[in-house]
Amino acid sequence: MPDAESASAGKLNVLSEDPLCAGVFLPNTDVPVSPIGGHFIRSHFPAPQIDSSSWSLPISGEVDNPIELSYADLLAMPSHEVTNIMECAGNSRSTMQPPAEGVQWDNGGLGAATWKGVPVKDVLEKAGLKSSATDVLFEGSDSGTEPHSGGPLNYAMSVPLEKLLNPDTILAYQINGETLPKNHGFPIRLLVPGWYGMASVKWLDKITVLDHPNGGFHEMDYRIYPAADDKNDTSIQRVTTLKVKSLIGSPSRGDILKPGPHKIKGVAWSGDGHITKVEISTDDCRSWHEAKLEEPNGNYTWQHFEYDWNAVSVGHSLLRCRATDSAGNVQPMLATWNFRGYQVNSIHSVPITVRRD
Ligand SMILES: Nc1nc2c(c(=O)[nH]1)N[C@H]1C(S)=C(S)[C@@H](COP(=O)(O)O)O[C@H]1N2
Ligand SMILES: [Mo]
Repeated sequence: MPDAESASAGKLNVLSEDPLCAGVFLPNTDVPVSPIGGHFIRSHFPAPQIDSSSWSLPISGEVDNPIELSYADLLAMPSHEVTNIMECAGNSRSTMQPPAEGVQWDNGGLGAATWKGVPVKDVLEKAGLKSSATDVLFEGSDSGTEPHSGGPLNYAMSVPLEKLLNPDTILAYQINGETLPKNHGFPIRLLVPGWYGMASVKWLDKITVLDHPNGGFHEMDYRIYPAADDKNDTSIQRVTTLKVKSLIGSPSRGDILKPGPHKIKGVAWSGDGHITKVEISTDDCRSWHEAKLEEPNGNYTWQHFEYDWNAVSVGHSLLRCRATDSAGNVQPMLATWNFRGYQVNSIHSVPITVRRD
């Protein structure tokens, strides 16, 4: 089923139709990977219609041997699979106070999938990197105007070479064993595992090896400015690695439960290692209890957790989850405010009511 159709069939929560931005419903995270049509979609511009038989990908810039690869050339190269959680840098933005600019995602701007493609590294090796190469610019064929862009432009982002030399960074042509659907970047997209979604450029049109970061519109847009009075931190940071985070999938906000045993289930992930602990609080943070946690499956995807809760008291409760990763990062009660509402990883709280009937 094409994504736009499954979005309208209610598998996704549609925030905007064209360009399509649609999030998952959190109870649907109780799966190893999101089914096709059930992975979030975030497009800045209308999705281009591309004919893979006439499409080709030029690789030029700081290379010894500029090349142009067809779709068939890429499919014929040795392939590699990566199971990855992708999260939009603006996910959970609507929980930020005061409100931040951008698509008002609740918590659904994420999905997990197994992607298949060709390591970017192999393609760069074919073209032969010059010693001056430091970054690579990936341009999509989609275009349009952004607030403050001052005119139309293509979606584009450069990624440092170091991240691209990791064989898990791939030019993907399949998701969960199927040809990439249009809304996920057909025919070929970049996949940068462990980073927020913005770097995984869809509808690739052109690759240019550079001797500096490109610093184009989208790259400059996905940045965090330090607080003006923070004398220790004056650096403007690019949004890159996923912050440690967890979300409760069920129960859902507003659910009415009967007194007695319930399972609190959800997912946790980090771009900085795997999750070592998820704790649950059902009493407004007075006490925290460790949940059962799934072992990591590879380096990049979510881990499910589950906690047996006995709801004895009638009334409302705030259910919360808090994850810790193997680098020792713990989710904060409130994420650091930034005006674009990026990388919000505040502790998720889900209000529910316990009622006899
Ligand atoms: N060409 C292109 N690539 C893009 C985008 C886009 O608008 N155009 N959106 C980016 C953003 S912000 C995210 S979060 C991911 C979303 O990927 P998905 O729609 O496959 O879930 O794609 C990224 N790649
Ligand atoms: Mo995003």
